[in-house]
Amino acid sequence: MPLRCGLLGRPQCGKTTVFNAITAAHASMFDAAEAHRATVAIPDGRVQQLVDLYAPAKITPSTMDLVDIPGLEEGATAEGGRGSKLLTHIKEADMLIHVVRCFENGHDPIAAIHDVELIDLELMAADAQTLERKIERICKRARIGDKLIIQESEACQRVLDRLHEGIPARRQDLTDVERAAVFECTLMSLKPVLYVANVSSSQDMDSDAVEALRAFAAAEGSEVVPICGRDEADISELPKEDQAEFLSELGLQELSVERLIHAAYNELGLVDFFTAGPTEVHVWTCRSGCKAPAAAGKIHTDMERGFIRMEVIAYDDLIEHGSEDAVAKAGKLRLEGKEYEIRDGDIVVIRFSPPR
Ligand SMILES: Nc1nc2c(ncn2[C@@H]2O[C@H](COP(=O)(O)OP(=O)(O)OP(=O)(O)O)[C@@H](O)[C@H]2O)c(=O)[nH]1
Ligand SMILES: [Mg+2]
Repeated sequence: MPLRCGLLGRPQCGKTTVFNAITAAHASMFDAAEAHRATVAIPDGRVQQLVDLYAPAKITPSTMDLVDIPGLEEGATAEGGRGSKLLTHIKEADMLIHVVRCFENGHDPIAAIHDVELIDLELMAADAQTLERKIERICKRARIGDKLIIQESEACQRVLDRLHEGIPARRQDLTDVERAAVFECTLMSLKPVLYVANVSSSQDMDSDAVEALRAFAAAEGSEVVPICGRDEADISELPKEDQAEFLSELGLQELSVERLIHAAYNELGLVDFFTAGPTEVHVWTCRSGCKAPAAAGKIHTDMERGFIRMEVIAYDDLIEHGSEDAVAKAGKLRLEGKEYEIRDGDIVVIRFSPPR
């Protein structure tokens, strides 16, 4: 399952522009009613090195699904409104990429934090409705005196009270009990957020608005990635060989898609591992700390159920020694068991007995 990210933000903050910059998908900026979708291959320089070594028939990178959600206006989340359709896109996302206008648009002053708070209010209003419905639903059983249900209902109520105070769920420091109680509600204000500061030029990457946003984001442990949306969207339309020159002219080293994905991986605690051979080099993604059988399960459920052990080569060791055989001779090929936690860059072979 690829990483699903939803781009959201206020109307005209540059979501579609950023979407185009990241995906080079040329989505129309004038069609504000529908969401655009694209699947982006996650750039990883290590893949090319593996391809050079194994000359595989097929390459499968990790991918990210990106949805450009049309601008959320105030009151959009009121039931039945256009917003409720938009909110389904948000509910489905593993992470929200919140685009914030940090460029002058000729009429409204830049108000980064204010803009973010307005969107949060919409998310919280929808979350509050969801929680109220849940509390109402379980209330009957709570009245009978079911202790666990009473505890669950009280936990939901505490989260709801804090939403009413204006604190998004992701800033509430939820206890395990509260987290479990609201789990099935897929609260939107609980989703991890990555902020994109959409700036006009590379000189503005540390502007007052960006700095204010950084401080705001730091308070909830989120990151801010400044992007020159419009310039990058233009560059992404150029042939690959011309892009570097234009990027450096603008004072940029690389297209921001790499920085963005890096930040998303960091925030979600994701790592990549590889299977590699002459038939295929395949990149797999899992949470850091993921145990070997669960990681094997990403490849095939049989591999998880029938897991015996994992042969592991670290990417750096493979590059240093130049081949699997050389790595083995150097004693760097490891046999790992069920308790092994996958590390970023592991190249693995799964030994398993197919369950009957
Ligand atoms: N100066 C400047 N203008 C930008 C930048 N990014 C977007 N714009 C302009 O802002 C306007 C809105 O951009 P869009 O990408 O359509 O914004 P949006 O958030 O998708 O808008 P809605 O979908 O209608 O909510 C366009 O006129 C863009 O050219 C930027 O980085 N700098
Ligand atoms: Mg748009």
